[in-house]
Amino acid sequence: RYRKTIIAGNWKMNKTPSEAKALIEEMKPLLSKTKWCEMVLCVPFTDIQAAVKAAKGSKIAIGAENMHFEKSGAFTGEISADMLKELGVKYVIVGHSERRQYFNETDENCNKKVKAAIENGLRPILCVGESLAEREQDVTMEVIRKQVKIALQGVAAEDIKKVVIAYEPIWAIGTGKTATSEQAGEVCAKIRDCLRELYGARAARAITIQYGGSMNAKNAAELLAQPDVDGGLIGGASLKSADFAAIVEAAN
Ligand code: 3PY
Repeated sequence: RYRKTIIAGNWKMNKTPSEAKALIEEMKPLLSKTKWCEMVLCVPFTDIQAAVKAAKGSKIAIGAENMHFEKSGAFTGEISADMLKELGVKYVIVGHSERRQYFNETDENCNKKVKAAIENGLRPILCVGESLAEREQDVTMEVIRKQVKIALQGVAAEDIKKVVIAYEPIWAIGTGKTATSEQAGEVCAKIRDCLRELYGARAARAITIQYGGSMNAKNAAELLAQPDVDGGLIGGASLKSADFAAIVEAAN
């Protein structure tokens, strides 16, 4: 195996700290047998402390869903990488389409966040993906190549393995529509081609590329069977212990 399979949950704006604790405790016994697959739960900032504590003694790593790229300062309401790091956070989602859509995230600020995450020892999960209009206009790969290239600008070759890329077609997010496994596999393969152009074949082989967008217990095995789909970023199904465990099982 050239690279790790990573199944990451994205809880979005769900769960209070006590609910987070209860859900992780419910998941823990179901997830104990994983061998190949790394598991991550990306949770709201306010759940991090409870989640890290609840996940102790398991293989579940805790991630955040966003962060600010500056170290500190006058950014009311924002959270920096070292604040996350001190709580035991290992991963951070960058540029989820909901953040691009509702909170004006751009490829340029994703780039700053990716670099700040790496500098602080967090692994960024960089989300890229096309809208339905872009797919219909046949510009999917132009859009995604631009997102990847700008977000990774200035990321050094020795750091690129720390980056996880999540391909999330916007039309499949929270809509219940999933890309077919062929569509997902095709775009993930082309993302790897783009990474090969930027960083060479060896590095490109080592990078985990996830599919995200309504991945669930039913469709996970087929999506994960695609050679360039190395895991998933899971929305709704990561809020249900049995479903999340089934996806992890499919990846194992
Ligand atoms: C989804 O599955 O809807 C997601 O957005 C995962 O990040």
